[in-house]
Amino acid sequence: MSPINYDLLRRVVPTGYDQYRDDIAHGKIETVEYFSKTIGCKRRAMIYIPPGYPDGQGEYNVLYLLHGIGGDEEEWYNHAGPQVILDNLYADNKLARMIVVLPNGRAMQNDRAEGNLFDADKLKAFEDFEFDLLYDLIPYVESNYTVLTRRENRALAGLSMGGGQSLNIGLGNLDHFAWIGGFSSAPNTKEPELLVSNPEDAAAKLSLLWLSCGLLDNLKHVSDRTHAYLERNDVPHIWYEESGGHDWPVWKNDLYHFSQLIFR
Ligand code: FER
Repeated sequence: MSPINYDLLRRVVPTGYDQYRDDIAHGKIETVEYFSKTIGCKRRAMIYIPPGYPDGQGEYNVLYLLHGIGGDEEEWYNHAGPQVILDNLYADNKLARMIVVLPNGRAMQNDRAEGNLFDADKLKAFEDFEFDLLYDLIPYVESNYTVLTRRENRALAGLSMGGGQSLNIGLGNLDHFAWIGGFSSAPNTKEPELLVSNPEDAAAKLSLLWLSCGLLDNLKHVSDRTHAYLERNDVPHIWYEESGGHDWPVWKNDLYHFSQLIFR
């Protein structure tokens, strides 16, 4: 992996990074359905396909990008316009070739964000997603898109509840993921000693571990605790504290920076 450009991280996002540009090529975003053996039903995901895909230059990397407790597979699309941010980065030559999958991380029959979002069965569904992701969604993506299938070509990141999932699932399955990002990770994040029980192994396998959180976020103690443990145990990671709270400007900023660092 190439050295991390810390200047990139210190810089605030450039004006217009999330504004639709008429003068560039645009990718597309589509909804797909796959059968989940884990849950026993069809499930939906959205997928961002970059402009020019497939370009005949080989297979693409895949970023799996997860939503928060109040969202579903459309949350990133509805609140962040990831296709605009990513199109702009492609046009400026700042992104490795990748498709971006937006799954539904609440792996249960009714996976809509309705009722009490903290019900035990709904929280458990965020845990069960691990098996839906590994054994249903990833195989679906890898057999229907022109994508690379090694761990070095898979990234997993998410916001809040999805940040906790990304850390839990990613760090628990380093044979599947080399690039992992937790944005404002929620209390579903495992205790550090369980999350990274073998720091040496994690350090050897990770291409990038990114932890970020808004300085005004009430959940920041979760990221603080994870960061402190990683530092104590010499697991290289990016620790990015940023202005803002538990909100979309923070997560859009995280996507802007994290996406540029992966698959390098
Ligand atoms: C909690 C507080 C917040 C929690 C989850 C969240 C599982 C998730 C927040 C979000 O996804 O925005 O105690 O416990």
